[in-house]
Amino acid sequence: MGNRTFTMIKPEAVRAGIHTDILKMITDNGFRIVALRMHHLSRNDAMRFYAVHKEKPFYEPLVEYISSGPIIAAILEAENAVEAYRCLVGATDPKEAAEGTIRAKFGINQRQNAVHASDSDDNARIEWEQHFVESDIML
Ligand code: FUP
Repeated sequence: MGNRTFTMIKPEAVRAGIHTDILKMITDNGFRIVALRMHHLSRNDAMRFYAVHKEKPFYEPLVEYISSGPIIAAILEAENAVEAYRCLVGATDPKEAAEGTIRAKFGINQRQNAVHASDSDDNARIEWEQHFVESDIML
């Protein structure tokens, strides 16, 4: 299992100014940030990022939301990173997320759920390559 995963702090959390609290929670839980970037996804970037969901009813509002303001993209390093980070992030719906998880603490609803967390090593790489070039990433 890989030791890196990808996360994105979503626009609502950045707008609310809680991205620093989220980054601290991530590092306090043993993840090392090896790449970090705040930027605003275009509609096309957002469509590409969520392409796996394009048949879902929530795709269009999700694309609209994720391109509504700056996000923070990061690559995180830890042992068994994908699984460990999804555990810290919690369930998609903040109402169902376990206590002490990022989404339980900072999420608002199923769409505005504070952060994205990659679901496999392969997807993590595919996703971070949409935000970073190799030289942005710490060795
Ligand atoms: P997760 O892996 O927990 O982020 O969840 P999914 O891959 O199932 O969903 C991807 C994103 O789609 C979620 F972060 C938010 C959005 N979503 C909705 O907007 N509505 C839904 O009903 C389910 C997911």
